[in-house]
Amino acid sequence: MGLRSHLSRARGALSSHLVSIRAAGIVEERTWRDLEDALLLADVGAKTTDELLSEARERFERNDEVDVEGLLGILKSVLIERLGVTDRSLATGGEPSVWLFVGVNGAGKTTTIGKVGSREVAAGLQVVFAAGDTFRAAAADQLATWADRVGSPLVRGAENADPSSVIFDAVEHAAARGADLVLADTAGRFHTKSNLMDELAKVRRVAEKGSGTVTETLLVIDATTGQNGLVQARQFAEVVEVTGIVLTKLDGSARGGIVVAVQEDIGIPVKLVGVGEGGDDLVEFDPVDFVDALFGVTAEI
Ligand SMILES: Nc1nc2c(ncn2[C@@H]2O[C@H](COP(=O)(O)OP(=O)(O)OP(=O)(O)O)[C@@H](O)[C@H]2O)c(=O)[nH]1
Ligand SMILES: [Mg+2]
Repeated sequence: MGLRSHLSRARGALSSHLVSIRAAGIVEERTWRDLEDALLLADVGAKTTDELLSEARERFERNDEVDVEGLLGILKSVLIERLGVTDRSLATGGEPSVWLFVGVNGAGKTTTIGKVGSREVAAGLQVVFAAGDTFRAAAADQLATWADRVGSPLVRGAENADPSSVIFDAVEHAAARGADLVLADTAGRFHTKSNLMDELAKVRRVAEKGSGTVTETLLVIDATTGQNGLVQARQFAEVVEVTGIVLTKLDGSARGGIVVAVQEDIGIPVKLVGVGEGGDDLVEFDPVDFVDALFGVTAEI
């Protein structure tokens, strides 16, 4: 299923404003103010909103015949260019490949691993789940439920076991049975923040001590935490080399512009979007689909 059908809620903040902007038909000074409000309310962020609008204004003024629809078309192109054309696929190539999932607690790491596992198994890969969140026993149980559902093995340790050793064991287990991919969960909290960050850096190193290669480190961010969530997320990006962002719970946010803010702020592409709690509720991020969904097309309003 495409992104658009999942974003009915996420475009709320923007498209409700666009209704009155579109209704005016012509572009006046007020249109620019309304667009600014709309982008800010959609959580695009102040700096990016400014930059997007001044670029759109420059292009708009070069062509003195465009109406509101023309202007919105220009703004969409500016936004799509800004989100960029980059490879958003998840890299493999290790024997096995290891994908690490990091992020603050509650962001949706474990659920995302379940969804990704289900997708990759369906695509024909042999997957091993690694319960690297040893901070609480329930975390491994939660992952075990996903592993059962997907029909793949789970490697887990005792509560408070060294997360690195659990992930190392999972890599060895995968290598021994010729599995392609280890999906490694990590804790979103630890006794202190510096412990957490040290632990993640160590997990990253130890995951490659054996035959595995970490080909993706995915930072999981909850879209509903808005601009605040970004501050915390940035701290993870400072200790581990993040290769992609998974933005979860976009189904529960009316502020889809957060996707733009996240990518701008962390400077790393959004690769996947979570749109629900089920195994299939994961979508590859596509800027064109996303921007179309965000602005709504006239026929859908
Ligand atoms: N609606 C919605 N809920 C989600 C999505 N992703 C995760 N959730 C829910 O968010 C809650 C937290 O998800 P988890 O996967 O447990 O988060 P976590 O990052 O592993 O949390 P910790 O293990 O505590 O660090 C759960 O209730 C999930 O079902 C999503 O895309 N949409
Ligand atoms: Mg978890």
